[in-house]
Amino acid sequence: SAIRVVPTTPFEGQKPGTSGLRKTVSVFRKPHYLENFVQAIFDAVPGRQGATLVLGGDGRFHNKTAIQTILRMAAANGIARVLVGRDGLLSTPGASCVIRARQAWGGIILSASHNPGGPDGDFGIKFNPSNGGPAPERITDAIFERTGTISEYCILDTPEVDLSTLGETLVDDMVVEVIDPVADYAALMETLFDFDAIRGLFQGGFRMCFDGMHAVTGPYATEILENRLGAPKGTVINGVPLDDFGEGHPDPNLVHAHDLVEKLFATDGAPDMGAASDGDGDRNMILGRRFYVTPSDSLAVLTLNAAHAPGYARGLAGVARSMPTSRAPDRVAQLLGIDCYETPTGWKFFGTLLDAGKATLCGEESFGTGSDHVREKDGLWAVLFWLNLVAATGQTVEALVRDMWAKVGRIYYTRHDYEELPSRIAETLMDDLRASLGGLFGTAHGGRTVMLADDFAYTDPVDGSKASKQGVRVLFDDGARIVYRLSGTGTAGATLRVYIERPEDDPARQDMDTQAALADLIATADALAGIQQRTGRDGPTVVT
Ligand code: VG1
Ligand code: CO
Repeated sequence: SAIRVVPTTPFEGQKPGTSGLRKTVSVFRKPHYLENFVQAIFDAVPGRQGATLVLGGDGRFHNKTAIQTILRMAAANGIARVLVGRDGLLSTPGASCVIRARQAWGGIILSASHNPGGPDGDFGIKFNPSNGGPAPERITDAIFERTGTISEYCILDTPEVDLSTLGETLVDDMVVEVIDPVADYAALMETLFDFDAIRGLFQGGFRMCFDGMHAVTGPYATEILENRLGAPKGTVINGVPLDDFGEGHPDPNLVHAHDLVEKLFATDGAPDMGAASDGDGDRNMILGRRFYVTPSDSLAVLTLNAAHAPGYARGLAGVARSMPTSRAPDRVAQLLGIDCYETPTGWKFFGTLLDAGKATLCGEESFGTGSDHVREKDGLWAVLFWLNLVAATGQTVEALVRDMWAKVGRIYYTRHDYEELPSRIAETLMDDLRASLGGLFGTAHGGRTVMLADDFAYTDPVDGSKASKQGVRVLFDDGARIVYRLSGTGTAGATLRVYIERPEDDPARQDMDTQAALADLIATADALAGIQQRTGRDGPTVVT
């Protein structure tokens, strides 16, 4: 059918944040809103003619509608083949895997990750180029720039494509191939981990609970854990993706994954291990029996024990963590004699290190862990890695963490989020904090002296690209640290994140409650930025 060229005008604010463009569903339903952004991708990224595109999302409300629109636009823009997950589903790491396995030009992933879904929830879109990773800033900047000048987009008037059955159909002369969203991904996992050993673990009565949080990981976890690894039916809970995530908040942490937390912290009959993933399947939370593993510690434990997993037995080139992540991975890296890189928040900053073979494992404090097997963080991968370690060492989750603490010390760590603050208050707070940095060096706070106070700036060691204003960090003489930054993924007001940590090397003092162990530093964090006084809040909205 004939290509229709639709006149349009730019929308303000189509700027991708930490991970793609995220707005409320109501914004994405505005006429031309999605179309403008998709056309900007096609215009800004060279090479689409005759190329293969991967397409899928986390199944949230508006996913299916958006996919039909993007298929019509892809055909009108000269894409030759689209690989789309059955029912429009692809997890973020699943999409990364398919982009790489099928050597696609890139992928469009529809997700607002851990943000709530449904008609009143959030929606999002991101572009991953051919390495399978989040677009680096030079690409997101080019896309954003294009959204500011766009005057038309191209689309076809073709009927809806049936996405429920595997196989190929045509949209005009573009091939749409509906693929099993799990197949390539599950095959990759079998090459990385010792599936026989994990199967043996389950046969021996090991019990785990995986909470899919009604989001995209359900089908992946059911296939891999229950079907391929023989975990008992029912190991996966909330495993069917719903377009409103069961009205939940698909964020795997102690606050939102309450079904799972209740089971793992039960006095009687708690399973040996618990895990959860987020809306688009790239985050993970790991729990032992009545034991919570901080994401920073999780990265440190995986790094320390990587050689037990077949995919990493060759050793690690290096490890990378985002700046606000605790320094536990640095300590393990030092013990192992490998490099540890510190990058700004957001998985896009790990891409060059992974591509260049400088880092093998990466992680963020925000429940993100991954490796060079794909170019996104990967929730289920982390769960399988932990299962592999438990199977290979015969140790419990808790024992693996304690063993790491015994070797490199414990770092008490917490993140306090102040959500939906008026943007002006949050921005003024950060501006004033930045302005105060010059005078902070050498000052004393609650018995600690400031050794460094700056606004984190980063120069990529591989391609030299620069990023500035990535978060205010204050380091103290005892190794304690406070970091402040504003979230780049929210859709309402501003979210202030405060990251607080201190090392504890004395084994006799490694068993305290985290909030108690950090109480004085939490007070310092408030005093330095005037959080309570400026926001009028008594405390954070979410503590992780
Ligand atoms: C948050 C996390 C960050 C993560 C990002 C995307 O960003 O802090 O570590 O990479 O979400 O994760 P921010 O800017 O809100 O702090 V996901 O699972 O939402 O794609
Ligand atoms: Co996510």
